[in-house]
Amino acid sequence: MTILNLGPVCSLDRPAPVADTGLERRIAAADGLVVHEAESLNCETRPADLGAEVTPTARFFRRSHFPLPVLDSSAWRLAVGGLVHRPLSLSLAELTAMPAQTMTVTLECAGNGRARFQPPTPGVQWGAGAVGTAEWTGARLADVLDRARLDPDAREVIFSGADRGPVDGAAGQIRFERSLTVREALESGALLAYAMNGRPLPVRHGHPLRLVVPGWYGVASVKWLTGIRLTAEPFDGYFQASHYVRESAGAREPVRLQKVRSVITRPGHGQVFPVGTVIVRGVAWSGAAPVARVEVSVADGPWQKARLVGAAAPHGWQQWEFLATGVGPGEARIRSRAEDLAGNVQPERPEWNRLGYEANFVHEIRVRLG
Ligand SMILES: Nc1nc2c(c(=O)[nH]1)N[C@H]1C(S)=C(S)[C@@H](COP(=O)(O)O)O[C@H]1N2
Ligand SMILES: [Mo]
Repeated sequence: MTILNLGPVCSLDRPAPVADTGLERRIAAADGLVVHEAESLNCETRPADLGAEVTPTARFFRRSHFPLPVLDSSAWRLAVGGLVHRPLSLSLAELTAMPAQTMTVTLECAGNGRARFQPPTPGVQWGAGAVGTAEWTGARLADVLDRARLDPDAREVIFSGADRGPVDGAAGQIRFERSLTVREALESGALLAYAMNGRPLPVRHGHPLRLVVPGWYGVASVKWLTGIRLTAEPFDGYFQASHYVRESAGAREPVRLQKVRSVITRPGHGQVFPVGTVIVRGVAWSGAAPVARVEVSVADGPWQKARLVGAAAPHGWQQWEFLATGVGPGEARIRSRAEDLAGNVQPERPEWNRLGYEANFVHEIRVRLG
């Protein structure tokens, strides 16, 4: 007889019921998002809606690979197993009873900006709006791992979502799973979040629990979390080793920290003004270090320093503004670029890679004066 080692994660769970994709798309359009594909749930935020310190939940971008699982939070459990001395099965009540932390964190899809790569790369053709900042509340991942008492041989932490579906080049249904090393899991400050902007996590953002890994591309922040398992070996699942991998010049690396980037949120592309003064506003972020400066170029003039508005939260984006005077008449290109404290500068032309990740091009819009 074969004993199936299903592990503590997938054990007995059946696929969850899923949300109505058509309805989700209509809600997203009514919420003012740009809906990308007919048969999926990928929507981005319009630049004008990215300017606030925190993005309203209804306007927050949505990126899901499979239909949204609708989980019953009273029956739901988070299983923590594998190389641990004390396997856990935590209810939502047990997680919310642990010390809670609230953090403002900017989440960005690694494919954000992909539409600008030439030649084009496959995948959702995101503009600049697959990013948002929210206030997340949850238990600290490190506290939960501590409770489970990690075996010294544990090297990798694999996070499993309840969603699943077919993917190119693999048979059957693939679950959404992604990993961090034990060190990254403990040191990143990651949260097991059950609330977003002060309200219970909505289904589309991972109800009842999601991981939020500050500074990392969104793919690390697994939604609809049902299992965490510790292993001694690196994880080679589809979303770790085949997808969300940066392939260039012989190197293959899973995407990790968000690259430095700024976005112009006002004025809007194509807006018309009287000749004279234009107030340019935006946000900027980097996963590697705080934003050091943002520069703006108007009508192909020199790069000039923008004013940083307020103090950014440690893992939230930085608001900025710039007053451009004497502009026009005619069409004017307005560009912005950010630099972080580690010296990374938002490039004119980020390196093309096969799957189109980390497309942190200098942001540019055109306005007309006169
Ligand atoms: N379970 C699960 N988690 C997931 C995903 C997914 O498809 N399934 N998408 C990931 C990706 S690629 C991104 S960018 C973020 C998007 O989070 P949001 O939809 O809350 O904005 O969730 C991540 N977590
Ligand atoms: Mo993503």
